[in-house]
Amino acid sequence: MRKKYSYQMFVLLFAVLSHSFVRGQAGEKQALTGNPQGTIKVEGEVTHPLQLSVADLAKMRRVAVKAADRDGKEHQFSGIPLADILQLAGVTMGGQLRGENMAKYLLVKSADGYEVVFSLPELDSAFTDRVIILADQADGSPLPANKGPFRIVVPGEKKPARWIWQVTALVVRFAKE
Ligand SMILES: Nc1nc2c(c(=O)[nH]1)N[C@H]1C(S)=C(S)[C@@H](COP(=O)(O)O)O[C@H]1N2
Ligand SMILES: [Mo]
Repeated sequence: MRKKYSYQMFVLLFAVLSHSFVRGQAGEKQALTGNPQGTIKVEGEVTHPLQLSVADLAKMRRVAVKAADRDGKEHQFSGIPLADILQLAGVTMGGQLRGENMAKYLLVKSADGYEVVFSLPELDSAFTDRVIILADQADGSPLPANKGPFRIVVPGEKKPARWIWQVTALVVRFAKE
């Protein structure tokens, strides 16, 4: 009787421990693959490479844009225009965006290895009224951890495939041959 009881306790203890072990592993993987600190590098064809912290980004100009998520409904996203971040890093925007600089592009990298590209004119207000942002809020709340702290939002795009989440780096490259 006593022996049977301790066997059941052992099975129960094993079940509880292995469950929390598996959960712990999953949590660790999320922490390793995500970008919880939210630090973003700006590098490549820039005159001032940057490593922007959440505090640095909080000091920058904020804008709000309306855009339809994959659910098809419009939401209000807010954050920092990508153009302002590129200006700060000394990328050839505005009056300098002509000639051979027209062959430069922005590669955006994320914690899970997904990457997307924008041409510089897509990000420049001299070329377009569409404002592509590095968003940190949706409908007034911070983005959920699995989509944040920063996600690109592209208003007016029919598919959200370039709405890259857990952004880690903005890299400007030259495509000219
Ligand atoms: N980091 C990262 N961002 C990503 C993706 C991804 O795999 N990794 N998938 C993209 C694609 S293909 C789509 S359709 C949307 C889906 O966003 P949702 O899950 O919020 O609807 O996220 C985009 N952003
Ligand atoms: Mo997608």
